[in-house]
Amino acid sequence: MNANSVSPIPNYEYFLELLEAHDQSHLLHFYSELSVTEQKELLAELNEQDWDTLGQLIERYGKAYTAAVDHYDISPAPYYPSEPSAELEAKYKEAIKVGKSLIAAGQVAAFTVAGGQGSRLGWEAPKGTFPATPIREKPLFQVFAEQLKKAENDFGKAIPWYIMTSPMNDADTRSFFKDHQYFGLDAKNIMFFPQGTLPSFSKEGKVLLREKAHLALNPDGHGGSFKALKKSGAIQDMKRRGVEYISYCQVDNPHVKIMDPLFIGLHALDGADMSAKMLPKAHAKEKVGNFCLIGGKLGIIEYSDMPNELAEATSDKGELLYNAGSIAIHMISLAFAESITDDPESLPYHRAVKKVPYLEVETGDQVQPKEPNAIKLERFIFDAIPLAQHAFILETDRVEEFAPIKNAEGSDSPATSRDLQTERAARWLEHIGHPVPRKADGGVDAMIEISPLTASSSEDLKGLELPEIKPGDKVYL
Ligand code: UD2
Repeated sequence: MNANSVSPIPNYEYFLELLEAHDQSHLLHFYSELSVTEQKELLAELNEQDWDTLGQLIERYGKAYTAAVDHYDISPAPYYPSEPSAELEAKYKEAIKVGKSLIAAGQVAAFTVAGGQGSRLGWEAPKGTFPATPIREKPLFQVFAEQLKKAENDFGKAIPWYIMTSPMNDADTRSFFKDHQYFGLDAKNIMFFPQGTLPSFSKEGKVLLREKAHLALNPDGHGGSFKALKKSGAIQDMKRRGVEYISYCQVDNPHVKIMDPLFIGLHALDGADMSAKMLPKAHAKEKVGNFCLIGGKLGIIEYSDMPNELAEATSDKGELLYNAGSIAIHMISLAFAESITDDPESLPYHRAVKKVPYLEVETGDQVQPKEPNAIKLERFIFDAIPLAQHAFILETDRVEEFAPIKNAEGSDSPATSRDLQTERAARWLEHIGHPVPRKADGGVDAMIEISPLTASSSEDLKGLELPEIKPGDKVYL
Protein backbone atom coordinates (compact mmCIF):
# COMPACT_ATOMS: atom_id res chain seq x y z
CA MET A 1 0.00 0.00 0.00
CA ASN A 2 1.06 3.60 -0.46
CA ALA A 3 -0.53 6.50 1.34
CA ASN A 4 1.36 9.21 -0.53
CA SER A 5 -0.71 11.68 -2.42
CA VAL A 6 0.95 12.32 -5.75
CA SER A 7 1.24 16.02 -6.53
CA PRO A 8 2.54 17.24 -9.88
CA ILE A 9 6.26 17.98 -10.20
CA PRO A 10 7.00 21.67 -10.89
CA ASN A 11 8.70 22.60 -14.17
CA TYR A 12 12.25 23.49 -15.17
CA GLU A 13 11.78 27.25 -14.67
CA TYR A 14 10.60 26.70 -11.10
CA PHE A 15 13.67 24.65 -10.20
CA LEU A 16 16.05 27.02 -12.00
CA GLU A 17 14.83 29.88 -9.82
CA LEU A 18 14.89 27.75 -6.68
CA LEU A 19 18.38 26.38 -7.32
CA GLU A 20 19.76 29.81 -8.25
CA ALA A 21 18.50 31.09 -4.92
CA HIS A 22 20.44 28.27 -3.24
CA ASP A 23 23.55 28.66 -5.40
CA GLN A 24 23.02 25.16 -6.88
CA SER A 25 21.95 25.96 -10.46
CA HIS A 26 24.85 23.84 -11.83
CA LEU A 27 22.55 20.85 -11.24
CA LEU A 28 20.59 21.93 -14.33
CA HIS A 29 23.71 22.49 -16.44
CA PHE A 30 23.07 19.46 -18.67
CA TYR A 31 19.27 19.73 -18.71
CA SER A 32 18.96 20.69 -22.38
CA GLU A 33 21.09 17.65 -23.40
CA LEU A 34 18.81 15.16 -21.64
CA SER A 35 16.04 13.06 -23.15
CA VAL A 36 12.50 13.90 -22.06
CA THR A 37 12.49 10.89 -19.70
CA GLU A 38 15.79 11.91 -18.15
CA GLN A 39 14.58 15.49 -17.73
CA LYS A 40 11.58 14.15 -15.82
CA GLU A 41 13.80 11.95 -13.65
CA LEU A 42 16.05 14.87 -12.76
CA LEU A 43 13.15 17.15 -11.88
CA ALA A 44 11.61 14.35 -9.77
CA GLU A 45 14.88 13.96 -7.84
CA LEU A 46 15.12 17.71 -7.30
CA ASN A 47 11.53 17.67 -6.11
CA GLU A 48 12.30 15.02 -3.46
CA GLN A 49 14.59 17.38 -1.57
CA ASP A 50 13.56 20.16 0.79
CA TRP A 51 15.95 22.81 -0.54
CA ASP A 52 15.54 25.26 2.36
CA THR A 53 16.47 22.60 4.89
CA LEU A 54 19.23 21.26 2.66
CA GLY A 55 20.59 24.81 2.27
CA GLN A 56 20.79 25.13 6.06
CA LEU A 57 22.47 21.73 6.38
CA ILE A 58 25.06 22.62 3.73
CA GLU A 59 25.71 25.90 5.52
CA ARG A 60 26.14 24.12 8.87
CA TYR A 61 28.05 20.99 7.81
CA GLY A 62 29.93 22.33 4.78
CA LYS A 63 32.60 25.02 4.78
CA ALA A 64 31.66 26.49 8.15
CA TYR A 65 31.70 23.12 9.94
CA THR A 66 33.44 22.80 13.27
CA ALA A 67 33.05 19.62 15.28
CA ALA A 68 31.23 20.53 18.46
CA VAL A 69 30.87 17.47 20.65
CA ASP A 70 29.70 18.29 24.14
CA HIS A 71 31.05 15.47 26.20
CA TYR A 72 29.94 17.06 29.41
CA ASP A 73 28.49 15.19 32.32
CA ILE A 74 28.94 11.68 30.93
CA SER A 75 28.69 8.58 33.09
CA PRO A 76 28.21 4.84 32.47
CA ALA A 77 24.63 3.71 31.87
CA PRO A 78 22.81 1.22 34.12
CA TYR A 79 21.15 -1.84 32.57
CA TYR A 80 18.98 -4.85 33.26
CA PRO A 81 21.36 -7.81 33.64
CA SER A 82 21.01 -10.83 31.34
CA GLU A 83 20.69 -13.08 34.41
CA PRO A 84 18.16 -11.56 36.80
CA SER A 85 19.16 -10.88 40.40
CA ALA A 86 16.89 -12.36 43.10
CA GLU A 87 14.76 -9.19 43.23
CA LEU A 88 14.39 -9.07 39.45
CA GLU A 89 13.47 -12.70 38.99
CA ALA A 90 9.73 -12.22 39.45
CA LYS A 91 9.76 -9.21 37.14
CA TYR A 92 11.50 -11.15 34.34
CA LYS A 93 9.00 -13.99 34.69
CA GLU A 94 6.10 -11.55 34.50
CA ALA A 95 7.74 -9.78 31.53
CA ILE A 96 8.00 -13.04 29.57
CA LYS A 97 4.30 -13.67 30.20
CA VAL A 98 3.34 -10.15 29.13
CA GLY A 99 5.62 -10.31 26.06
CA LYS A 100 4.06 -13.58 24.92
CA SER A 101 0.53 -12.27 25.32
CA LEU A 102 1.36 -9.08 23.37
CA ILE A 103 2.78 -11.13 20.49
CA ALA A 104 -0.25 -13.42 20.54
CA ALA A 105 -2.54 -10.39 20.53
CA GLY A 106 -0.87 -9.04 17.39
CA GLN A 107 0.37 -5.91 19.13
CA VAL A 108 4.02 -6.31 18.11
CA ALA A 109 5.33 -5.66 14.60
CA ALA A 110 8.75 -6.50 13.21
CA PHE A 111 10.74 -3.74 11.55
CA THR A 112 13.97 -4.40 9.64
CA VAL A 113 16.16 -1.62 8.27
CA ALA A 114 17.68 -2.80 5.02
CA GLY A 115 18.39 0.41 3.17
CA GLY A 116 22.14 0.59 3.71
CA GLN A 117 24.59 0.36 0.83
CA GLY A 118 26.61 -2.63 2.12
CA SER A 119 29.77 -1.23 0.57
CA ARG A 120 32.07 -2.73 3.25
CA LEU A 121 30.80 -6.21 2.44
CA GLY A 122 31.35 -5.73 -1.29
CA TRP A 123 27.94 -7.27 -2.06
CA GLU A 124 26.26 -5.48 -4.93
CA ALA A 125 22.72 -6.78 -4.30
CA PRO A 126 20.61 -5.78 -1.25
CA LYS A 127 22.39 -6.90 1.93
CA GLY A 128 19.38 -9.00 3.00
CA THR A 129 19.97 -11.26 0.00
CA PHE A 130 23.45 -12.20 1.25
CA PRO A 131 23.86 -15.99 1.86
CA ALA A 132 24.40 -16.07 5.60
CA THR A 133 23.91 -19.50 7.14
CA PRO A 134 26.72 -22.09 7.34
CA ILE A 135 25.20 -25.05 5.47
CA ARG A 136 22.10 -24.09 3.51
CA GLU A 137 23.48 -20.59 2.84
CA LYS A 138 20.10 -19.06 3.52
CA PRO A 139 19.94 -15.35 2.78
CA LEU A 140 19.54 -13.00 5.73
CA PHE A 141 15.96 -12.16 4.71
CA GLN A 142 15.06 -15.87 4.82
CA VAL A 143 16.49 -16.23 8.33
CA PHE A 144 14.20 -13.44 9.55
CA ALA A 145 11.20 -14.67 7.54
CA GLU A 146 11.55 -18.16 9.07
CA GLN A 147 11.78 -16.69 12.56
CA LEU A 148 8.53 -14.85 11.93
CA LYS A 149 6.91 -17.96 10.47
CA LYS A 150 7.88 -19.91 13.62
CA ALA A 151 6.50 -17.14 15.86
CA GLU A 152 3.29 -17.19 13.80
CA ASN A 153 3.00 -20.95 14.40
CA ASP A 154 3.89 -20.70 18.10
CA PHE A 155 1.63 -17.75 18.93
CA GLY A 156 -1.17 -18.39 16.47
CA LYS A 157 -0.96 -14.88 15.05
CA ALA A 158 0.70 -13.53 11.93
CA ILE A 159 3.28 -10.85 12.64
CA PRO A 160 3.30 -7.81 10.37
CA TRP A 161 6.77 -7.15 8.98
CA TYR A 162 7.91 -3.74 7.78
CA ILE A 163 11.07 -3.62 5.70
CA MET A 164 12.77 -0.33 5.00
CA THR A 165 14.66 -0.34 1.72
CA SER A 166 16.25 2.57 -0.13
CA PRO A 167 15.40 3.92 -3.58
CA MET A 168 18.59 2.17 -4.75
CA ASN A 169 17.58 -1.35 -3.63
CA ASP A 170 13.79 -1.22 -3.28
CA ALA A 171 12.89 -2.92 -6.59
CA ASP A 172 15.56 -5.64 -6.15
CA THR A 173 14.38 -6.34 -2.60
CA ARG A 174 10.75 -6.66 -3.64
CA SER A 175 11.52 -8.97 -6.55
CA PHE A 176 13.79 -11.12 -4.35
CA PHE A 177 10.90 -11.77 -1.97
CA LYS A 178 8.50 -12.38 -4.85
CA ASP A 179 10.89 -14.84 -6.52
CA HIS A 180 11.10 -16.77 -3.23
CA GLN A 181 7.33 -16.76 -2.58
CA TYR A 182 7.91 -14.54 0.46
CA PHE A 183 9.63 -17.48 2.17
CA GLY A 184 6.30 -18.95 3.19
CA LEU A 185 4.87 -15.77 4.72
CA ASP A 186 1.68 -14.13 3.50
CA ALA A 187 2.69 -11.17 1.31
CA LYS A 188 -0.22 -9.20 2.78
CA ASN A 189 1.69 -9.02 6.06
CA ILE A 190 4.91 -7.64 4.59
CA MET A 191 5.28 -3.99 3.67
CA PHE A 192 8.31 -2.62 1.86
CA PHE A 193 9.01 1.08 1.74
CA PRO A 194 12.04 3.11 0.72
CA GLN A 195 13.80 5.48 3.06
CA GLY A 196 14.64 9.04 2.06
CA THR A 197 17.88 10.20 0.50
CA LEU A 198 20.19 13.17 0.85
CA PRO A 199 22.62 14.41 -1.79
CA SER A 200 26.35 14.41 -1.11
CA PHE A 201 27.95 17.82 -1.48
CA SER A 202 31.47 19.13 -1.99
CA LYS A 203 33.48 20.76 0.77
CA GLU A 204 32.61 24.04 -0.99
CA GLY A 205 28.94 23.32 -0.48
CA LYS A 206 27.99 22.32 -4.04
CA VAL A 207 25.59 19.40 -4.41
CA LEU A 208 27.22 16.75 -6.62
CA LEU A 209 25.84 15.21 -9.79
CA ARG A 210 26.38 11.47 -10.21
CA GLU A 211 25.36 11.65 -13.86
CA LYS A 212 23.92 14.34 -16.05
CA ALA A 213 20.39 13.43 -15.00
CA HIS A 214 21.02 12.27 -11.43
CA LEU A 215 22.23 13.73 -8.16
CA ALA A 216 24.83 11.86 -6.07
CA LEU A 217 22.33 10.60 -3.51
CA ASN A 218 22.86 8.48 -0.43
CA PRO A 219 20.29 6.95 1.95
CA ASP A 220 19.60 9.36 4.83
CA GLY A 221 20.64 6.89 7.58
CA HIS A 222 18.45 4.57 9.62
CA GLY A 223 17.39 7.66 11.57
CA GLY A 224 15.41 8.32 8.39
CA SER A 225 13.18 5.42 9.52
CA PHE A 226 10.82 7.66 11.42
CA LYS A 227 10.15 9.91 8.45
CA ALA A 228 9.86 6.93 6.11
CA LEU A 229 7.49 5.05 8.44
CA LYS A 230 5.16 8.01 8.32
CA LYS A 231 5.52 8.94 4.65
CA SER A 232 4.96 5.38 3.45
CA GLY A 233 1.79 4.91 5.45
CA ALA A 234 3.43 2.20 7.60
CA ILE A 235 2.40 3.95 10.82
CA GLN A 236 -1.19 4.11 9.60
CA ASP A 237 -1.02 0.45 8.64
CA MET A 238 0.28 -0.47 12.11
CA LYS A 239 -2.56 1.45 13.75
CA ARG A 240 -5.12 -0.26 11.54
CA ARG A 241 -3.75 -3.63 12.67
CA GLY A 242 -3.71 -2.70 16.37
CA VAL A 243 0.10 -2.70 16.63
CA GLU A 244 1.48 -0.83 19.64
CA TYR A 245 5.10 -1.90 19.72
CA ILE A 246 7.80 -2.09 17.06
CA SER A 247 10.62 -4.63 17.30
CA TYR A 248 13.50 -3.01 15.37
CA CYS A 249 16.52 -4.78 13.94
CA GLN A 250 19.23 -4.30 11.33
CA VAL A 251 19.43 -6.57 8.33
CA ASP A 252 23.02 -7.64 9.04
CA ASN A 253 22.59 -9.79 12.17
CA PRO A 254 21.14 -13.30 11.67
CA HIS A 255 21.15 -13.94 15.43
CA VAL A 256 18.69 -11.20 16.32
CA LYS A 257 15.66 -12.58 18.22
CA ILE A 258 12.97 -10.60 16.50
CA MET A 259 10.18 -11.68 18.83
CA ASP A 260 11.80 -11.81 22.27
CA PRO A 261 9.07 -12.07 24.95
CA LEU A 262 11.39 -10.90 27.77
CA PHE A 263 12.52 -7.74 25.96
CA ILE A 264 9.02 -6.96 24.70
CA GLY A 265 7.49 -7.59 28.12
CA LEU A 266 10.01 -5.44 30.01
CA HIS A 267 9.42 -2.64 27.51
CA ALA A 268 5.66 -2.82 28.06
CA LEU A 269 5.82 -3.26 31.86
CA ASP A 270 8.16 -0.28 32.21
CA GLY A 271 6.00 1.87 29.93
CA ALA A 272 9.16 2.60 27.94
CA ASP A 273 9.23 4.69 24.76
CA MET A 274 12.39 3.14 23.36
CA SER A 275 14.59 0.35 24.69
CA ALA A 276 17.81 -1.26 23.58
CA LYS A 277 19.85 -4.43 23.96
CA MET A 278 23.47 -4.28 24.96
CA LEU A 279 26.55 -6.48 25.14
CA PRO A 280 29.63 -6.02 27.26
CA LYS A 281 32.13 -4.76 24.67
CA ALA A 282 34.76 -7.23 23.44
CA HIS A 283 37.41 -4.50 23.76
CA ALA A 284 37.56 -0.74 24.29
CA LYS A 285 37.36 0.17 20.59
CA GLU A 286 34.84 -2.40 19.39
CA LYS A 287 32.75 -0.90 16.58
CA VAL A 288 29.51 -0.64 18.49
CA GLY A 289 27.78 2.41 19.95
CA ASN A 290 28.55 3.20 23.60
CA PHE A 291 25.63 3.49 26.00
CA CYS A 292 26.15 6.44 28.35
CA LEU A 293 24.18 8.73 30.57
CA ILE A 294 24.63 12.15 28.98
CA GLY A 295 23.45 14.93 31.26
CA GLY A 296 21.50 12.24 33.15
CA LYS A 297 19.71 10.95 30.01
CA LEU A 298 20.34 7.59 28.40
CA GLY A 299 21.97 7.91 25.00
CA ILE A 300 24.47 6.32 22.64
CA ILE A 301 27.77 7.78 21.54
CA GLU A 302 28.78 6.10 18.28
CA TYR A 303 32.17 4.36 18.30
CA SER A 304 33.56 6.87 15.82
CA ASP A 305 32.57 9.80 18.10
CA MET A 306 33.65 8.29 21.43
CA PRO A 307 36.75 10.08 22.77
CA ASN A 308 39.62 7.63 23.38
CA GLU A 309 40.02 8.58 27.02
CA LEU A 310 36.39 7.59 27.67
CA ALA A 311 36.44 4.45 25.50
CA GLU A 312 39.54 3.21 27.32
CA ALA A 313 38.71 4.39 30.85
CA THR A 314 38.72 1.60 33.43
CA SER A 315 37.39 1.13 36.97
CA ASP A 316 39.53 0.32 40.03
CA LYS A 317 39.07 -3.34 39.16
CA GLY A 318 40.52 -2.76 35.70
CA GLU A 319 37.16 -3.24 33.91
CA LEU A 320 36.04 -0.95 31.09
CA LEU A 321 33.91 1.83 32.58
CA TYR A 322 31.95 2.22 29.36
CA ASN A 323 31.49 -1.45 28.62
CA ALA A 324 27.88 -1.33 27.42
CA GLY A 325 27.94 -1.70 23.63
CA SER A 326 24.88 -1.22 21.42
CA ILE A 327 24.02 -4.00 18.98
CA ALA A 328 21.27 -1.97 17.35
CA ILE A 329 18.29 -3.95 18.62
CA HIS A 330 15.42 -1.82 19.88
CA MET A 331 11.83 -1.87 21.02
CA ILE A 332 10.00 1.30 20.07
CA SER A 333 6.48 2.22 21.15
CA LEU A 334 4.35 3.24 18.20
CA ALA A 335 3.14 6.39 19.99
CA PHE A 336 6.75 7.43 20.53
CA ALA A 337 7.70 6.74 16.90
CA GLU A 338 4.79 8.90 15.85
CA SER A 339 5.83 11.74 18.14
CA ILE A 340 9.25 11.75 16.47
CA THR A 341 7.71 11.82 12.99
CA ASP A 342 5.64 14.83 14.04
CA ASP A 343 8.87 16.77 14.51
CA PRO A 344 11.02 15.83 11.51
CA GLU A 345 13.91 17.97 12.74
CA SER A 346 14.16 16.28 16.14
CA LEU A 347 17.12 14.04 15.29
CA PRO A 348 20.61 15.48 14.69
CA TYR A 349 22.74 14.76 11.60
CA HIS A 350 26.09 12.98 11.54
CA ARG A 351 28.68 14.11 9.04
CA ALA A 352 31.15 11.88 7.20
CA VAL A 353 33.68 12.87 4.53
CA LYS A 354 33.75 10.13 1.88
CA LYS A 355 35.00 9.30 -1.62
CA VAL A 356 31.97 10.00 -3.79
CA PRO A 357 32.24 9.56 -7.59
CA TYR A 358 30.77 12.55 -9.43
CA LEU A 359 30.39 14.33 -12.75
CA GLU A 360 32.48 17.47 -13.07
CA VAL A 361 30.17 20.14 -14.45
CA GLU A 362 32.87 22.28 -16.13
CA THR A 363 34.38 19.41 -18.15
CA GLY A 364 31.60 16.82 -18.20
CA ASP A 365 34.18 14.28 -16.95
CA GLN A 366 33.30 11.42 -14.62
CA VAL A 367 35.60 11.63 -11.57
CA GLN A 368 36.55 8.67 -9.33
CA PRO A 369 38.15 10.48 -6.39
CA LYS A 370 41.22 8.95 -4.73
CA GLU A 371 40.78 11.03 -1.59
CA PRO A 372 37.59 11.80 0.36
CA ASN A 373 35.97 14.66 -1.53
CA ALA A 374 32.38 14.93 -0.37
CA ILE A 375 30.24 15.32 2.69
CA LYS A 376 27.53 12.77 3.43
CA LEU A 377 24.95 13.40 6.11
CA GLU A 378 23.05 10.66 7.94
CA ARG A 379 20.71 10.36 10.88
CA PHE A 380 20.91 7.55 13.43
CA ILE A 381 17.87 5.83 14.94
CA PHE A 382 19.45 5.70 18.38
CA ASP A 383 19.54 9.48 18.64
CA ALA A 384 15.85 9.13 19.49
CA ILE A 385 16.73 7.44 22.82
CA PRO A 386 17.51 10.68 24.69
CA LEU A 387 14.15 12.06 23.51
CA ALA A 388 12.31 9.24 25.29
CA GLN A 389 10.58 9.92 28.61
CA HIS A 390 11.58 6.44 29.61
CA ALA A 391 14.23 4.21 28.07
CA PHE A 392 16.19 1.21 29.33
CA ILE A 393 18.89 -1.25 28.28
CA LEU A 394 18.79 -5.03 28.58
CA GLU A 395 22.03 -6.99 28.64
CA THR A 396 22.23 -10.02 26.39
CA ASP A 397 24.69 -12.72 25.42
CA ARG A 398 27.06 -12.23 22.48
CA VAL A 399 26.80 -15.71 20.99
CA GLU A 400 23.03 -15.79 21.46
CA GLU A 401 22.23 -12.51 19.76
CA PHE A 402 25.11 -11.03 17.79
CA ALA A 403 26.65 -12.60 14.70
CA PRO A 404 26.80 -9.60 12.35
CA ILE A 405 27.91 -9.67 8.73
CA LYS A 406 29.47 -6.34 7.92
CA ASN A 407 32.92 -6.77 6.39
CA ALA A 408 34.07 -9.04 3.56
CA GLU A 409 36.88 -10.41 5.77
CA GLY A 410 38.22 -10.26 9.32
CA SER A 411 35.94 -9.31 12.20
CA ASP A 412 32.14 -9.24 11.70
CA SER A 413 32.50 -11.10 8.41
CA PRO A 414 30.55 -14.00 6.83
CA ALA A 415 33.17 -16.41 8.25
CA THR A 416 32.92 -15.14 11.85
CA SER A 417 29.12 -15.11 11.58
CA ARG A 418 29.03 -18.73 10.36
CA ASP A 419 31.28 -19.78 13.27
CA LEU A 420 29.02 -18.00 15.74
CA GLN A 421 25.94 -19.63 14.21
CA THR A 422 27.54 -23.07 14.63
CA GLU A 423 28.62 -22.20 18.18
CA ARG A 424 25.10 -21.11 19.15
CA ALA A 425 23.60 -24.26 17.66
CA ALA A 426 26.16 -26.37 19.57
CA ARG A 427 25.32 -24.63 22.84
CA TRP A 428 21.61 -25.20 22.37
CA LEU A 429 22.26 -28.90 21.77
CA GLU A 430 24.64 -29.21 24.71
CA HIS A 431 22.14 -27.38 26.90
CA ILE A 432 19.65 -30.20 26.43
CA GLY A 433 22.37 -32.82 26.93
CA HIS A 434 23.09 -33.70 23.29
CA PRO A 435 26.85 -34.19 22.77
CA VAL A 436 28.72 -32.02 20.27
CA PRO A 437 32.35 -32.76 19.29
CA ARG A 438 34.74 -29.99 20.22
CA LYS A 439 38.39 -29.34 19.31
CA ALA A 440 41.20 -28.90 21.82
CA ASP A 441 40.75 -25.11 21.67
CA GLY A 442 37.05 -25.47 22.54
CA GLY A 443 35.78 -24.69 19.02
CA VAL A 444 33.02 -26.88 17.56
CA ASP A 445 34.44 -29.75 15.48
CA ALA A 446 31.50 -29.84 13.06
CA MET A 447 29.28 -27.47 11.12
CA ILE A 448 25.77 -27.17 12.56
CA GLU A 449 22.83 -25.16 11.32
CA ILE A 450 19.49 -25.05 13.13
CA SER A 451 16.66 -23.72 11.02
CA PRO A 452 14.69 -20.89 12.67
CA LEU A 453 11.64 -22.99 11.74
CA THR A 454 12.92 -25.82 13.96
CA ALA A 455 13.92 -23.89 17.07
CA SER A 456 14.15 -20.40 18.47
CA SER A 457 15.90 -21.60 21.63
CA SER A 458 17.29 -24.80 23.13
CA GLU A 459 13.84 -25.48 24.67
CA ASP A 460 12.44 -26.16 21.20
CA LEU A 461 14.99 -28.94 20.64
CA LYS A 462 13.71 -31.01 23.55
CA GLY A 463 11.88 -34.12 22.40
CA LEU A 464 13.21 -33.94 18.82
CA GLU A 465 14.95 -36.93 17.32
CA LEU A 466 18.51 -35.63 16.97
CA PRO A 467 21.34 -37.29 15.00
CA GLU A 468 24.63 -38.26 16.54
CA ILE A 469 27.21 -35.61 15.58
CA LYS A 470 30.71 -36.87 14.72
CA PRO A 471 33.85 -34.76 14.24
CA GLY A 472 33.77 -32.99 10.87
CA ASP A 473 30.04 -33.62 10.28
CA LYS A 474 27.74 -31.14 8.61
CA VAL A 475 24.40 -31.23 10.39
CA TYR A 476 21.27 -29.32 9.41
CA LEU A 477 18.34 -29.47 11.80
C1 UD2 B 1 25.80 -0.08 13.66
C2 UD2 B 1 25.66 0.93 14.79
C3 UD2 B 1 26.65 0.60 15.89
C4 UD2 B 1 26.41 -0.80 16.38
C5 UD2 B 1 26.48 -1.79 15.22
C6 UD2 B 1 26.09 -3.17 15.66
C7 UD2 B 1 25.07 2.87 13.45
C8 UD2 B 1 25.43 4.21 13.00
N1 UD2 B 1 25.94 2.24 14.25
O1 UD2 B 1 27.10 0.11 13.10
O2 UD2 B 1 26.50 1.49 16.98
O3 UD2 B 1 25.17 -0.88 17.02
O4 UD2 B 1 25.60 -1.39 14.14
O5 UD2 B 1 25.95 -4.02 14.60
O6 UD2 B 1 24.03 2.35 13.15
N2 UD2 B 1 20.95 1.24 7.24
C9 UD2 B 1 19.83 1.61 6.56
N3 UD2 B 1 19.82 2.84 5.99
C10 UD2 B 1 20.87 3.70 6.05
C11 UD2 B 1 22.03 3.29 6.74
C12 UD2 B 1 22.04 2.04 7.33
O7 UD2 B 1 18.86 0.88 6.46
O8 UD2 B 1 20.77 4.81 5.51
C13 UD2 B 1 20.98 -0.10 7.84
C14 UD2 B 1 21.96 -1.01 7.13
O9 UD2 B 1 21.31 -1.72 6.10
C15 UD2 B 1 22.43 -1.88 8.24
C16 UD2 B 1 22.31 -1.02 9.49
O10 UD2 B 1 21.46 0.02 9.17
O11 UD2 B 1 21.54 -2.95 8.43
C17 UD2 B 1 23.65 -0.58 10.07
O12 UD2 B 1 24.21 0.45 9.38
P1 UD2 B 1 25.77 0.70 9.32
O13 UD2 B 1 26.43 -0.41 8.59
O14 UD2 B 1 25.96 2.07 8.81
O15 UD2 B 1 26.21 0.71 10.85
P2 UD2 B 1 27.40 -0.09 11.56
O16 UD2 B 1 27.27 -1.51 11.23
O17 UD2 B 1 28.72 0.56 11.34
